[in-house]
Amino acid sequence: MSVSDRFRGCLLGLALGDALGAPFEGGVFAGVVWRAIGLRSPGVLRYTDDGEMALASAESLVACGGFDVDHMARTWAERCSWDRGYGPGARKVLALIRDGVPWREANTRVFPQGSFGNGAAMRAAPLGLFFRGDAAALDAATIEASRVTHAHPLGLQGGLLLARATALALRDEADLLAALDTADLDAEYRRRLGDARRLGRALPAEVVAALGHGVAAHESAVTAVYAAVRHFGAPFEDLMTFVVSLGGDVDTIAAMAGAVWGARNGAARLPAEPLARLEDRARFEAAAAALAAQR
Ligand code: RVK
Ligand code: MG
Ligand code: MG
Repeated sequence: MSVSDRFRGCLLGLALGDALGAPFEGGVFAGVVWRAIGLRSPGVLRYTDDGEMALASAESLVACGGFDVDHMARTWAERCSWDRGYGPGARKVLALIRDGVPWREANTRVFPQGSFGNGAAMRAAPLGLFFRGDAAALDAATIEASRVTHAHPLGLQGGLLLARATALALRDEADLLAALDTADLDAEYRRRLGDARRLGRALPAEVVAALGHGVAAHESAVTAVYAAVRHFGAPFEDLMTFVVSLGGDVDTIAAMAGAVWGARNGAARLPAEPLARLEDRARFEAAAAALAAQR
């Protein structure tokens, strides 16, 4: 399996997970709204904020030939569209940045300590791809990128966890959950990483009780990595069925899990039928190919 196939697998897995999970996120009302918006382009699998921000991250890395936090922040802010279903805090922070407020000020305007939502984690995979060979650079760039909208330590570390998991999946790390359990992480993450290693093939309700399925980064990032690792040897469809069975923030857990699964298994193992209907498939593929060519 080529590096380029894995890069494509990662970004397409993220977007496909997001799009397939979106109708299941939140309550009945949210599902109805999402289906109504989706109806505007029949047959197309529409991605949400998770896919929009991850694509923008990848395209910013490509456009700059590397990581430029101000360019990435500007790109996110300019592209943020209301009908992609952003988190309420993130939407406001991005609107402030678009209006010219420096991101270092905007990121604590809504929540004084910054957001601990999973918005930094859901878009972090492209940084894991780009910096896969350099752990220190990966950490530094991911912390800076996460801080733009998610300054809270738990929000930041969610980003770190997903970027690191992506890089580890690319190089076939044998025990990915153990490799992620490092001393620099908050106890909220370390406890869940320990639990995830012990869960084995637990029932969905047990997984949710131990790891969570919420919009907070510490209640979804480990859940997603666990789901991906559990399904590394299984079809992508099984991963999606499992994530839907967990409920909660389904699109985001599916996006994060899809990215890690795709980095490990490559695009060739993604299911052809939904992939053919994925909105902007060619753009995700082009961004992945350009990233793979750069490093
Ligand atoms: C709609 C108190 C806090 C907090 C803090 C809570 C999309 C808030 C995607 C906040 C993802 C929510 C998701 C999400 C991504 C965060 N104190 N409460 N310090 N920090 N929260 O708004 O990008 O679906 O209830 O920053 O992280 O599909 O509204 O957005 O599921 O977490 O949104 O945090 O959300 P935000 P985000
Ligand atoms: Mg979303
Ligand atoms: Mg979500």
